[in-house]
Amino acid sequence: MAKARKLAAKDGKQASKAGKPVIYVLNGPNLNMLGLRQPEIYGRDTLADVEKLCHKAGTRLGLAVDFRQSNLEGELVTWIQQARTKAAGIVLNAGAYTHTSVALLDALNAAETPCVEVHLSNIHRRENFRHHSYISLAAKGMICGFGPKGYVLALEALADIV
Ligand code: DHK
Repeated sequence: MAKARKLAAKDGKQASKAGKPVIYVLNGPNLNMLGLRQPEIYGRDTLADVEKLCHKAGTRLGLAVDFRQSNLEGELVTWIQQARTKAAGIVLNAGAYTHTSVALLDALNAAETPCVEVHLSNIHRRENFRHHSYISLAAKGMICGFGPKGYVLALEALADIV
């Protein structure tokens, strides 16, 4: 059994559903606007398209994907806290909170649940303020610049860990 699920079992976690490890795929502010929002940067796929892609990848990888989006920092903090007992892993695109939120970083450190950070765009080719990520300080790794495929790559990475 992988370390994350051992820890979960020790905590009395319900980190699996029908025998499949649960992965929270969490999306932060403005990601509900995908498809409409600056398509030259974020592409034409909607968040519903990204969700479909994640469920398809989850089925292939034997993972139960729980896909969510919020524009509220506190709601994202609450979901990350819940992941401690409800999920075996987290895929997180925190949107602009990536660059500002010590609260999300603290929540990830407290969650003790492996996290892969994702960005649709290559944040290192963009404005300087996007080059720093609080999330990276807690994440196992980060994938950026590959559009929605980044979510699939993140799920593949987690499938090897959980
Ligand atoms: C999404 C956002 O909303 C931005 O604030 C980040 C990220 C980049 C993305 O590329 O998915 O800077």
